[in-house]
Amino acid sequence: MSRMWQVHELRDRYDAVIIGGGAHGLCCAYYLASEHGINNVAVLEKRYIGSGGSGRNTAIVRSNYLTPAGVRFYDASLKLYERMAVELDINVMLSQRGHITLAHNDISLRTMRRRAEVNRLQGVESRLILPDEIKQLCPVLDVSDRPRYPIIGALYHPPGGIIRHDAVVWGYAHQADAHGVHIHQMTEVTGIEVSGAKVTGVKTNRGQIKTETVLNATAGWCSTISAMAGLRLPVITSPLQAAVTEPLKPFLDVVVVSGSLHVYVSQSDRGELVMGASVDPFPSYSSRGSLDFAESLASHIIELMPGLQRVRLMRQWAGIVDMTPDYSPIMGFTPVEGFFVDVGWGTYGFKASPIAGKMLAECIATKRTPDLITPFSLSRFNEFDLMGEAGAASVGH
Ligand code: PYC
Repeated sequence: MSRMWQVHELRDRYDAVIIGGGAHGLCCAYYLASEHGINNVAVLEKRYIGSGGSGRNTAIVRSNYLTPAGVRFYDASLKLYERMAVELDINVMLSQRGHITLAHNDISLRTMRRRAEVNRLQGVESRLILPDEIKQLCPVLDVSDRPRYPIIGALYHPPGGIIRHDAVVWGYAHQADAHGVHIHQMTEVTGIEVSGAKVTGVKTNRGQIKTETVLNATAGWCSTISAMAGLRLPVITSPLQAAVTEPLKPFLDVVVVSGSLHVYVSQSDRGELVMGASVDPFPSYSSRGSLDFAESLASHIIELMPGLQRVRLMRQWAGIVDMTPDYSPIMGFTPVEGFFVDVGWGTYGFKASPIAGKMLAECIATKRTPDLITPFSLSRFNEFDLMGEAGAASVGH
């Protein structure tokens, strides 16, 4: 049986080095090699591929954002997800089962209405729905006036859904490898060499690499890696926890989100409820679960779906997320020549992997910022041209 990707000796020179072996970094490597003919590429991962945010998220895909630029960007990502199984020749188990974001008060209903309008103007299917239709889509939700936060409406986004996140990582790794990319696991970056404001190399626990091009595609460690190149990022790093229940018979075939109650839940093909909440209330690099999280998550889920009272939690974990002040990522060039970033992905990075990787590959290969990612450049923080997406994040932060 052939391996999905090979093990290689570290070369002493690569045309591009990508730091971070998650879906973003692997996808960028794949497009560099397959679309731009840049094959002498290394992806460096300090643990195993997909061990960071790519393997710890709740696998939700959607494009119902708030800003026109955000909607266009995430919609392009969803379109790549739609053809991913064919492009990468792997079953990524995409299930576009629909995504509903509940509104519990007039203010959130107004934001939903605005999102629905912006989405439709960008050609993305989204509309406001009322409790009768919500009940039809998701019979387990309590749409009565009993709950402390009654459900008064929702934003319904039919193309949203879930996907098998590990398969996305494996698919990109396999195809990147098939195009000549070297994937180096257990390879930790310990320094970045910069001379005259230009990148010249990368130091790792396995030796030195000479290169003029480095992409920081890390989540949780983006400030640490950028600092190695002398670059300070406007990012705060915090844990984001998630949990799964014991497996249940299939009953939930939409993704349900409540921003006010800080929860999102879907049912995996194994029957488990996959659930998450907002980021932990203090910055940290810890990936431990907490009892506070489990208690508040459970009480909020039961508030929405009282029938789940006896369901048992099976497992909980955390990922580390890097949040920018405007809840949008940072992609593209930096003041250090040859040092590119694909960072600041907060709680929305996984769903953007295909388009972020593709756009960063184009940016690196052509030395031009593609139009789709121009609004997400680092320079926006100097130009006061922020991309406020807080209203479209799944949960409050
Ligand atoms: O942005 O859809 C989202 C999301 C789900 C879980 C965390 N973020």
